[in-house]
Amino acid sequence: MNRDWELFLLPYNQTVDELKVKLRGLRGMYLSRKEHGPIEFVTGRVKPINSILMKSKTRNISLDKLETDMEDLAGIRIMCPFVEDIHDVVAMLKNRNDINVVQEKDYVNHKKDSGYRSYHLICEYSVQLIDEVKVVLVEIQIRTLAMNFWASIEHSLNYKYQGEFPDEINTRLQKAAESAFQLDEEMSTIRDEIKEIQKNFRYSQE
Ligand code: 0O2
Ligand code: 0O2
Repeated sequence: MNRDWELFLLPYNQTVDELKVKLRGLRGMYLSRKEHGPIEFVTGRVKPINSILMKSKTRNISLDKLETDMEDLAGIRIMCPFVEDIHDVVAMLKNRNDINVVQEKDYVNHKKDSGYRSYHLICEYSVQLIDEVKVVLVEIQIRTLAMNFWASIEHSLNYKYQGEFPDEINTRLQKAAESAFQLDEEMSTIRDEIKEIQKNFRYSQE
């Protein structure tokens, strides 16, 4: 199949760029309200062509069904300070009128076998092209800093081991995932104090 990838991925690039600006902007809005900000930072990417081709093979997704069947061609990641913030961010996203949540995956309370935790929203987003509006799917992953730390390390190890981790690495990754989870729980217990300190610090900067 001969595909013009640049043209095909253009609406996805536009979507990622727009959502990054919008969601990063929210961070500043929380700060200006002197409220605790549930968003620490936002990243995004369009899936590289080689990853699209690999996933289409392993998941048996036909190349002419990519738009509907590969939900993460456009990906946004939102990192939150605390686990509780994840739920606030999810509620805030569901309330927006520029995205329509079509599927939720709660890997925060239901971790994956690998140890992975994160909250995923599959959303529809309308992107204005030159002479049409196109609705594209975008996957928004919401996670704490600790969850992100674990996932980034595990992801880079995956490149090395191609998903076939030696038993010892697997055990260590499971342990590390548990430690990251405990760290999140521990931080939650002192969340109110940290929030108060952050607030006072911001006031004292004025
Ligand atoms: P990795 O995962 O390290 O191999 P700018 O807008 O200029 O500040 P830029 O260059 O567009 O920044 O990059 P940004 O917004 O920081 O995001 C790129 C990052 O997206 C990636 O870095 C990953 O951290 C993240 N990312 C990777 N895969 C996914 C995914 O599946 N879903 C989501 N939502 N985010 C992902 P790297 O170094 O390219 O990739
Ligand atoms: P990338 O771009 O390399 O990150 P499903 O059909 O719903 O069961 P699917 O479509 O893989 O499966 O969805 P799922 O399981 O929700 O995962 C989607 C994305 O979540 C992955 O994208 C990863 O970004 C992230 N993810 C899921 N499981 C893990 C994990 O065990 N470790 C890490 N580090 N990330 C994970 P991709 O396609 O892998 O691509």
